[in-house]
Parts: sequence; structure tokens; C-alpha cells
Amino acid sequence: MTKQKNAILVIGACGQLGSELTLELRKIYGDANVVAADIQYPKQADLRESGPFEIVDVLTPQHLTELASRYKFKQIYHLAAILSATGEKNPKFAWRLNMDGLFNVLDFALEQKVEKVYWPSSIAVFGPNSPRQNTPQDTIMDPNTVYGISKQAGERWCEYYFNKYGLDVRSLRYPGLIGYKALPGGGTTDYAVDIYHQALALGTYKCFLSENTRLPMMYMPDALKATIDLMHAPAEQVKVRSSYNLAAMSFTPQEIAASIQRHYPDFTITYDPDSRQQIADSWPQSINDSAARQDWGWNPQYDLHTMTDDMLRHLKRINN
Ligand code: AKB
Repeated sequence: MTKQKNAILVIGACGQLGSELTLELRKIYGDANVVAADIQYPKQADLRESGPFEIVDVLTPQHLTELASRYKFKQIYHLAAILSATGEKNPKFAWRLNMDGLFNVLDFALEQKVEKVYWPSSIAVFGPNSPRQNTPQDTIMDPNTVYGISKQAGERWCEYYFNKYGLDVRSLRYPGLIGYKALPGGGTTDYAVDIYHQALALGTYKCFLSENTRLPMMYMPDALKATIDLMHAPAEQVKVRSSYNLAAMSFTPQEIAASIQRHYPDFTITYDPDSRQQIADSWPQSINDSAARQDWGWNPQYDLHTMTDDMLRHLKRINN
């Protein structure tokens, strides 16, 4: 059988980031060259119809080896993970999926001589004793969620595979990601997506974080641009081989509600903090991303109001 050469694999392609990143990569590399993979078939028609899809469970290495009989991959984006809030419900499984999944992909990439691997980290690598304002690239890290611990350990392993085996792994510490195309699943920052949907559907939102909980956030177009820019940067410019701090904006539930009220003055918000409050309270409020800016020219485009304007415009269009 002849293998399809120069293919790109996106694992976790049906998720919030994966479903948008896959489409962006297809625009750049051609639809047929970007293989979307997940444990379930995509619900999103554009993802399903625009290019190849494969069922892959990262905990089953044979799924990856089977793909290697049909494709020669030059890049892998490994996005499959259990996020912060869901991770706390089943910590052992979250650890297994996040860590064993990463090892299976890193080993597969080495074996198949894949040129570059992308793996997302998160602001969850920081913890209660990390500086909360302008959190530096290198600082105290004492994450206290299983998700944060797995991301911190994953960063160490990515750097290890780079130093020890020369695998070109690249990574970003995403803040909360906000987009209109897909819903996030099981994170602490999910409220900042949900609030837009509920504002349009109900005119009111009950927030699971308290009104003054400030967290770093980013609009999806910026997250896609950062990911693609990092992967396109010449290897010598990628000086951080654990994971880069990345920032765009920080806001509280009260501030995002006020941003929505510029469009819908009658929109109301109430607060009913749950267990996710404790997670949010252990995370930074703002991030210093000067290393990403210096090394490969990171520069975000969206702030809270420009994001709100764009989110509401798109969601209104989709709902009509
Ligand atoms: C989460 O809330 O768990 C994620 C993250 C910040 O990594 N969105």
C-alpha cells in the first residue's frame, strides 16, 4: 500500500481547540493532508466533510501504529486531554489519559521520525504559591489540580524528549480559550464561553465563579494564530522547550457581563460559586508572556470588547 506522505495528524480534533485548529491547518496544508482524529466521530459537519477522519484512542498505541501503515506524518498536534474541573472528578483516570496519552504520542513521533509535535499546556501549571500577577515564565509552580500536575509533568517530559532524543516538541500554556464554534468541556474557564450563549438564549446567566474572579483568557483566533506561528517558527527561535507563557487579556465575570451589556443592557448575571472557585483561586490573574513575544514575535489581536463584539455577531448569525 502506498502511504500518504507529508500528512499532519490532529489528535483530539473534535474538541474546542481541535475542531477549529484542524480547519485552519487544512486551509494551510490542504484538506486531504490534515487527518483529524478523535475517540468519536465529529458532530461538526465542516470538520467531517472537509478531510480525512480516523478513530484514535491515545491510550491504545495500536491505533497510532495502524495509522502509520497508511500515512507518513510530518507533524502531530496532540490535543486530547481531560481538563481541570472534570479531572478532579476522576483524578487517576485524568492522570492516565493526560500522561500515558502524551507518552504514546511522543514515542510514536520518535519511532516514525515525525518532524514536529505540538502539545498544549495551560496556566493550570501554576498554583497557590506562584505569583498571581504578571506570572513569570519561570517561577514557583505548585499546581494542585490533577490537570495542572499532569500539564507540569508533561512540560518536563516534552523538554526531556527534546534534550535527550532531539524530538522537536513545541508547547504553549493556554489561558482560558473562548470561541463561538465549539463548546469547551470540563474546564474552570468554561463560564466565559457559556455566558455568551446564555446571554442570547435567556438574557441571564448564573456564574459558577464569584464576580471578582480574575483569570487570563484568550479569543480563539489569537490561540490559533499563536499555535500556528509557534509551529512555523525556525527551531532555533523556539528557546523554551517546556512550554511558553501566553497572554491576551484578563477579566472577571462582572467585567465580561458589563462587556455583553454594551450590546444587551437588560442582560443580568448572578453568582453561585461551586468547587471550580477553588481551582480558579489557585491560578494566576495575569501572565507575563515576554519570552513568546521576544522569541517568535507573539502579539495578540483581541481584547475583551473586540472579542465580545465578534462572539455576539457570530452567535447571532448561527442562531438565526
Ligand atoms: C481549564 O479551565 O481547565 C482550561 C485551562 C485554563 O487549561 N480552560
